[in-house]
Amino acid sequence: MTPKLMGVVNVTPDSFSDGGLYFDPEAAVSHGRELVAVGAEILDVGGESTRPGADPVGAEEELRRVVPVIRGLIDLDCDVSVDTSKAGVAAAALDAGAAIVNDVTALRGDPEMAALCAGRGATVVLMHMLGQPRTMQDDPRYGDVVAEVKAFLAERLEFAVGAGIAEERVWLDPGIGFGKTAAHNLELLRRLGELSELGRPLVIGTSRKSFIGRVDGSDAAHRLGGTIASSVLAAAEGAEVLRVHDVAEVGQALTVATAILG
Ligand code: HH2
Repeated sequence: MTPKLMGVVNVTPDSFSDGGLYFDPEAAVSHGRELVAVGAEILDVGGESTRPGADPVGAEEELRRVVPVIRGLIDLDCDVSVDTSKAGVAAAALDAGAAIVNDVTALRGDPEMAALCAGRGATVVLMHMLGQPRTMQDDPRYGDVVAEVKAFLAERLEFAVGAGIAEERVWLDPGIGFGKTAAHNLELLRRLGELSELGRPLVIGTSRKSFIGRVDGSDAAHRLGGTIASSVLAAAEGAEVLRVHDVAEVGQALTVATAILG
C-alpha cells in the first residue's frame, strides 16, 4: 500500500475548496513547493474549476494561469501534471515540462487531445464523468454504477491505445463526484477492486468532496477526516495515485496504516 500522492495546485479563483487561495502564480508555486516538501510525488496544476456550475474558462486564460506555475515547479523532484481537457493548454504545459495530462473528459473534450498525448509520449489520466460539469449533479442515474464506470474506462482505454497512446502510459480514474450521488461514490470506493481488473493504475480523488459532507453534514473546509478515511481505504483497495489537497496529513495516515498492516 504505497500509493503516490498527487498534490492539487488550483490556479483558479473558484475551485470548490481552495478557489482564490493560489490564484496568484507566486502563491501557487510556493504552495506546490510545500506540497512536494511534505511528500507529493506529483503536482496536478489546474486553471479551470470543474465543480458543478463552474464557469468555463477560455484556452488563453487557462494557459495564462497554468504555464507560469508549471515553469516555477519544474525544477522540483516530482512529476507535474496538467489538469485540462484542452489540447492547446496541454501542449503548452508539456512544452513547459509537464509529463502527465489529467483529462477529466477522458479525451472526449478536444478532438486533438489524443494525438497530442500520443505524439508527446505523455502519461494520460482518463477519468469517468457522466454529463458535463455544469449539469452533472442533476439527478445522475446508473443501473450498476461500478459496471458502467468500468465499461466506460475500458472503452476509453481502448480508444487511447487506438490513437497511439502506449497502454503503459494510461491511468484510469472513476471520477469521484463527477455525475454521481453520494451513494454512487461510496459504492465505487467500496468496489474499487473491480476497477483494478482493468489492469491500469487507478487514480482516486476524494479530497474534500461533497459526498463526505453528505455522510456527516460537513462543509468543504471540514472534510479532512473523510478525505483521510476514503484515501486510506482506496489505497488498501489498490489505488496507486491519490489526488489530494492535504498531502502531509494523508501521507501520515498512509504511513501509519502501512506500518500497521506491514
Ligand atoms: N477532481 C477534481 C478535479 N480534477 N481529476 C481527476 N483525475 N480526478 C478527480 O477526482 C478530480 C480531478 C475536483 O477537485 P478540485 O480540483 O479541488 O476542484 P475544482 O474542480 O473545483 O478546481
